[in-house]
Amino acid sequence: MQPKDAWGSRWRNATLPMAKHYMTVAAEKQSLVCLAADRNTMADLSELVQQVGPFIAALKTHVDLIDDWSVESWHDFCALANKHNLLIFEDRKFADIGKISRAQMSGVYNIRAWSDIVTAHLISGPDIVDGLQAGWNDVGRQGGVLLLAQMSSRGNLLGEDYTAKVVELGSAHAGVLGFIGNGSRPVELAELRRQVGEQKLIWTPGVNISVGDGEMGQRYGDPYDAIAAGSDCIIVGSGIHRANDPRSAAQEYARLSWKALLER
Ligand code: 5BU
Repeated sequence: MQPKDAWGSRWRNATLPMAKHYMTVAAEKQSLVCLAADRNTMADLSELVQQVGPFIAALKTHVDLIDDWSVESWHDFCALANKHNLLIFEDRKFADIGKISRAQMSGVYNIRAWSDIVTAHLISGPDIVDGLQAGWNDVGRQGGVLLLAQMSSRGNLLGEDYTAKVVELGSAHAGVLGFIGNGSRPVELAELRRQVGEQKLIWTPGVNISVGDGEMGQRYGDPYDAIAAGSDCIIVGSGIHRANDPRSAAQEYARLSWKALLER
């Protein structure tokens, strides 16, 4: 199916190239799944991506939690992700002032050189988005920033007023791909979509076929409900990588997410 037919008004209203890139990959793979690849060794990570690569549209990393990280092994890993046509999303949750965020895109991990998407808090003000975009620009690449408008964890401090402010400032910024919305509460997600309108994407962690409380304050909502409420991408970690059979779990999340998009 053509992305414009699957995505409708979201496709027509998107302005950032990275948004259309994501929607194209998702339509090709019939999957709105971003795998949260929270594994601690390079071998485990690569094995996981080899298993589920065909059923996911994006790969979310935490580059700083890998025990045996090296420049070479990461380079190979990114090549594997690219072979599977996956967007690479570093969930770095940048929060500093613009110029430091720009500098943090380089350093040991050199996030600007391989990430397509990064997350940021807007707590320091909108210049952080310029800083991150400058980071990609410094190496001749393009990317998109996802701003944390909500979080999935219990007791987080991103209250309604804060969310509204993030949406207001983020919507006006061309470098913003979209917002992180809370997948564990479809009602909150629907309200977020109402505020965001059609132009920006909403990506959603806190999603699992087994809804309820997770480890250490994580909360889970249903993947179908998240998309139906207006999310454009479900971020799934343990639901896939802790499953007995990650491949068939990924397939099932993909099926549900695609069905929800078409029914939406
Ligand atoms: P899980 O295993 O599906 O619970 O993993 C969720 C992932 O999403 C994990 O990598 C978190 O860092 C990430 N996450 C989240 O859970 N909640 C949030 O609000 C944000 C990110 Br932002």
